[in-house]
Amino acid sequence: MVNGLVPSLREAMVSVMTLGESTLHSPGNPGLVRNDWTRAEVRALFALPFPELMFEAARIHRMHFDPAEVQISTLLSIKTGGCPEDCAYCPQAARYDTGVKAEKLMALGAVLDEARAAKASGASRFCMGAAWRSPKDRDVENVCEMVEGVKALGLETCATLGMLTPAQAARLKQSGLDYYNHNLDTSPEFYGEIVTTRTYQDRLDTLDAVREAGINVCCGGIVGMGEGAEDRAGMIATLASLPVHPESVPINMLVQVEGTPLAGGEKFEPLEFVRTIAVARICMPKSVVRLSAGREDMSEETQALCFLAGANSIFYGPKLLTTPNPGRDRDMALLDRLGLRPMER
Ligand code: SAM
Ligand code: DTB
Ligand code: SF4
Repeated sequence: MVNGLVPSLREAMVSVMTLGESTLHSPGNPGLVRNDWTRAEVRALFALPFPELMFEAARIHRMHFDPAEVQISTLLSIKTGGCPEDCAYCPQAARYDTGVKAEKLMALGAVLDEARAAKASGASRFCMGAAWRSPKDRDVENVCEMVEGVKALGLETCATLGMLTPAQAARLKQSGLDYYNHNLDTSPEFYGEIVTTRTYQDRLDTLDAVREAGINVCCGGIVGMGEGAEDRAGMIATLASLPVHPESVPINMLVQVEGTPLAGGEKFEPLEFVRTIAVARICMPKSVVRLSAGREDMSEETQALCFLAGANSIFYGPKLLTTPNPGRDRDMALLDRLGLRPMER
């Protein structure tokens, strides 16, 4: 088949086919879960002609999922702002003047009211985010009460609270936490340009603690931070060579927030974002890939391409943590027009 193709497509396919037995076009093992993805293999996927990449991602998507199903999560910032970290993208870092006011941890009742509303509007998972570097043990106790309450409503639970010790992860598991979100954000070599108050290894250590505790891992990153193509390949290669793939992989498009160091950077090329989703889908075939932050400013056509590329989850509701997300009516209308429906739990 390769011989009948135009030269550039043939070259790209041959380069992928010759990368190894178990890569993209591995006849015996399509959609195989591998944890030994090399940077070169991931780079070669990014370099495929767009139709070829999309076809392969869509093919692999169908092997493990119903491509018409989208998992629906709703976010709530349970503790907003005042964070001591220096993540260059983040409106909640205390050191940047972004207009986000530091607040205390929300009361249990108020969190449960939001969770009830999320369930009523069709979400299957409720994700609670806190602007902490790492929670204190008494913070974890408070969040555990929230997890118990949200779970009792019949929702899946997710939390993102910063770095955890193994004991804190075990405590969260005991409370019934289903998922923990902790992003690697970018490649190991670009990380230091974005965050200096913690290391990539700190992130990996928390991911280990979460995995060890038996909590599902939600881990992905951000594109559009001024990173290079090599960094996007490095990020996906790192995620796809973790000992177990994250069950959930959020791919965020940077939301540029005035006052953060990354505000005012160049707008990111939408098709390169779609490619990142497709490569994540191919490298982590059984993971749910979330089209995460950045949809507010994304065309419906780009979002549709992301679903075609294998994205099968979104954040639903008019607010992410502190920034806007499309309204529920707009999203339901989009899913409806695309013939997509909420994923059964
Ligand atoms: N403080 C915790 C932490 O950093 O892990 C939890 C909350 S933090 C806001 C969760 C994730 O949101 C970050 O890891 C980052 O990937 C994402 N995020 C934050 N600001 C963003 C922005 N402006 N655009 C896109 N993603 C963003
Ligand atoms: C993730 O990967 N993206 C979400 C969630 N995990 C916690 C957060 C996006 C935050 C966007 C900026 C804000 O709203 O503050
Ligand atoms: Fe703090 Fe998390 Fe924002 Fe970094 S991403 S500044 S750790 S809230």
